[in-house]
Amino acid sequence: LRHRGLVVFLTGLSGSGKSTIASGLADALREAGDRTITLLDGDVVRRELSAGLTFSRADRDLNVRRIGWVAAEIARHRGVAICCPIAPYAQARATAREMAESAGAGFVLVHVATPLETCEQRDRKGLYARARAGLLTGMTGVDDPYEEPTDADLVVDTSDISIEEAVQRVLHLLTEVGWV
Ligand code: GGZ
Repeated sequence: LRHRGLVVFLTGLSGSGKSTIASGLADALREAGDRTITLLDGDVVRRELSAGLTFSRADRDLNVRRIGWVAAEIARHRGVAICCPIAPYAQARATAREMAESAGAGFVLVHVATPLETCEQRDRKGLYARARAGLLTGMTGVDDPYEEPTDADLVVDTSDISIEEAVQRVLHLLTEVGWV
């Protein structure tokens, strides 16, 4: 397994801690050794790969599909791709898994299941407040759906455990299964 590519896909609400876990995981894996790690950060993806896309279902699905495709290509060449879109729809997540597996790579789905209440308390970008005030429509968890994964390989909740602990749990899973 250590010779195959791998996609680590983190899904969860805005403010759940996905990006911070993803970047901690990327650092830890780079330190651990010999594999090439690519972090497909959400902000960068929306700016570069998915510029111009909205938050409609069709555009979210397209965004997640693009991320899944790039991640699968990285993994096809034996790299490790870490991605962390909200990816609210089960079907789009399943497509990302299929693309990785068709590329001969592994796929690990991590559900960052921090409750909406905690994400909303954090509200680093003020998006939840704007959504509650009716100034922003289609905010995931407020007036737009998030389909809870039923096929997660790991569930972490950052209202319960620290970011460091969450990173450790992902690393532990990857080591246990033999991916790293
Ligand atoms: C959800 C939104 C929205 C709406 C802007 N709904 O916390 P953030 O700010 O940095 O992360 C969120 C990001 C979500 O983009 P993704 O590409 O991950 O979404 S998806 O997988 O559904 O395509 C949030 C910000 O964009 N944002 N408007 N309406 N999040």
